[in-house]
Amino acid sequence: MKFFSKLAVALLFVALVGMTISPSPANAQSALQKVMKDRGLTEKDMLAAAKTYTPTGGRDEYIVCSSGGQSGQIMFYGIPSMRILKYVAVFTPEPWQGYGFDDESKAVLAQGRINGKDITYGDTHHPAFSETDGNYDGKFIFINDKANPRIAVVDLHDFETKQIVVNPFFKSDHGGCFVTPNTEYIMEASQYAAPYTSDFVPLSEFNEKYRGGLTYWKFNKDIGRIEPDNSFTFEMPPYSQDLSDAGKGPSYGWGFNNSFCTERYVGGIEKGRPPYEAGCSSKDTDFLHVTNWLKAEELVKAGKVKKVNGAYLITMEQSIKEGLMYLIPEPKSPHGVDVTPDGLHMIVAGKLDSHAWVYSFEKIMKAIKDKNFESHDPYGIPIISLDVALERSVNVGLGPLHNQFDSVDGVLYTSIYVDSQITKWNYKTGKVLDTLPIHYNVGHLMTMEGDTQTPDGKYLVALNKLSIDRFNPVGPLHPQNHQLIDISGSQMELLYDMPVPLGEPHYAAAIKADKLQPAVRYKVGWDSRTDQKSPYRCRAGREKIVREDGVVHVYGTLIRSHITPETIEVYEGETVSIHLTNLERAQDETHGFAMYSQNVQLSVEPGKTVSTTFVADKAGVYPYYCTEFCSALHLEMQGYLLVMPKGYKPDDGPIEDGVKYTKADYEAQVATNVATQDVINQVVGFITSQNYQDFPPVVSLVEDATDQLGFAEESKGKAEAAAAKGDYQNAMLWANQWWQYQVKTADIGLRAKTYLEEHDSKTVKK
Ligand code: CUK
Ligand code: CUA
Repeated sequence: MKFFSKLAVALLFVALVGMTISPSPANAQSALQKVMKDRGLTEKDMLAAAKTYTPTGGRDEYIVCSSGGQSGQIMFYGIPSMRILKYVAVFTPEPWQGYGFDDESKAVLAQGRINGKDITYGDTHHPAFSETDGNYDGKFIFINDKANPRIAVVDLHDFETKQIVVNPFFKSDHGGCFVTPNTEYIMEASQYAAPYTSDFVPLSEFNEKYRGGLTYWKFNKDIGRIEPDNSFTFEMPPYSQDLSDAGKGPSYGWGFNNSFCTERYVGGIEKGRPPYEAGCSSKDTDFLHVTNWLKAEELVKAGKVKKVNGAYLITMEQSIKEGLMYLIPEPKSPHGVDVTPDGLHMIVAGKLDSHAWVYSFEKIMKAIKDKNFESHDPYGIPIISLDVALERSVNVGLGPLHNQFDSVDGVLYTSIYVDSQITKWNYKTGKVLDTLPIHYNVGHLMTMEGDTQTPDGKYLVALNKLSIDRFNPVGPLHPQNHQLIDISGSQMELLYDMPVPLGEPHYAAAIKADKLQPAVRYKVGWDSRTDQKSPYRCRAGREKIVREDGVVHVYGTLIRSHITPETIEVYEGETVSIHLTNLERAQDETHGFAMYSQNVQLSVEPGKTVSTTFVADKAGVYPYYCTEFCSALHLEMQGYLLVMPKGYKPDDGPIEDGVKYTKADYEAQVATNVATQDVINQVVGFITSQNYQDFPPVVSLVEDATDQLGFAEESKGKAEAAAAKGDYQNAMLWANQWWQYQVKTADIGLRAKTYLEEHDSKTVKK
């Protein structure tokens, strides 16, 4: 112990003095050439590397939110570095974040139950950033679950999932999430037609009883939650409504959906019928659906829309009568519709065609005004003829899927699935400007803020379905491949391949990084899932174990490096509810909490309060500990849940310490502490001699160090009091705790000092 203390003090001194080794610039050029030669890199490679490489501490210009496909999560990464920053748990339990393990997040997942059943995954497809005036505002992200028609709200204040809503009518969705220009509504269209009821309906009644649809979920920006009571759904024919996009600028108030299988074909291979893929692609065209949500909202507000399944449903009959819904032929089996940044055109690409079709919003509106319809579909919905609505169609390559816009007016990029390429073209002139082969079959593609009213261009990411031979093999299940492409010049340039080790990401959206201002800590005692003070919050020194309503409530705290309480005693069969508040104020001082065999794993970020509730059904000893390496004494951040057999009398006798301490031990420890304090004083002297107030991260480190020094001071008092009574056992133990706090202080101080040195702080005169 004594030796270790001395060594630690010596190490602190070395760290304080510091050493710098300068590289020799003379050799830099030849070293670079050697690396290029050894690794077989061309000058083009070096240029691509220079465009993406981000040195340590560097930040990215854009942050991408990508769907995580079948993982039920979403993923954030930076551009141009392509460094993955975080997977955020949405529909799927995820232990690192404690999601689906603590009571608070279990309540969020429970909102997503269907017919009373827990659904512990999602098939996420289309993330959408919240918008203000048609531009991303950096406040929220929404994501859909295609398999179980649900929408989730993630708050970008802390990147946590706050709400899950289940569609009251659909049995799948695909056309979500797409937001209206001020996030008034989040669009969610169904995909596979199904009855609106949850009972059995035979396929022979497909045309009469199966339905598609489009829900406009009302979003309340002030509270950051969807309002199911103010949301409404358009009943639609049993076509497979696919993706959505909201009108903007001149087309504000309207929504657009492409569709496939307007043949309403019902398969049945086992009965000798040709498969769905044959019957769903026999017609030459499908339908673009056009809906007027602004007018629908007025009808809802005026009380003219009836509720079905507890939610507003605008029947097809009502849509036809009120002029809320129209159809327009579109290319065969299309995939997606994209409204141009100026809101004047809608672009639809047909997977089984090689053309992208450009529709004119003005022409669509004129046809509606003139009641110029070529016919009506079998459900009576007016059809606007293609000749009337189409501006032009452009041959962009075989299997065009999705579109995304450039900052240059009229220019967009289309993903070409079959040809595995990106086509750059101009929808205003109809000219193809450039093509770039990619590896391999591309699905969506994404430019920077590319679906807003003011796209940034700059970079494009191809979200490739397959990676095949691009990466080191990791078994038959391959990662997907996101390819970064420089689109700042006239020709597209491929820069980088990023394997995506998660489910299949369908769509992604990139926001300017500086629009995101997430918190570094919560207000102390915060329930992050309800965004309110937790009723179970606990302050330092107020920790307690109480029995209320047959539940043992443990009100505990976490701070470097101990869990209070360190022993929890309950009886077999009791329900235990442990509530933990992280008292840290310091950035990134998260503590975890895992317990043997109870399926308990919590993540408690600074300020947060989380709870876990379980039945202690078996007598025994259950160690618990912190799962984040939070300090040098992290391994000692531990405790025991003791589940006593019924009727057992707790033994409150003294616990025999493994080591006995003498007065000499105590005095030696005090000497170490005094030496350590010298080191701390020197670091403090250095920091306060600098303009550290100009560096907010250092200011918060100093705040944290001051906290720790305060705790050291408390322990010092306890050590001295015990020594005064001649109790050297406790004097030594408290002196050691005093030293633990000093070590934490010194650690933080050194981090502050390093930061100042790296950021060229200046000496200031006092
Ligand atoms: S989808 Cu998967 S590539 Cu769900 Cu938008 Cu097109
Ligand atoms: Cu807290 Cu480790």
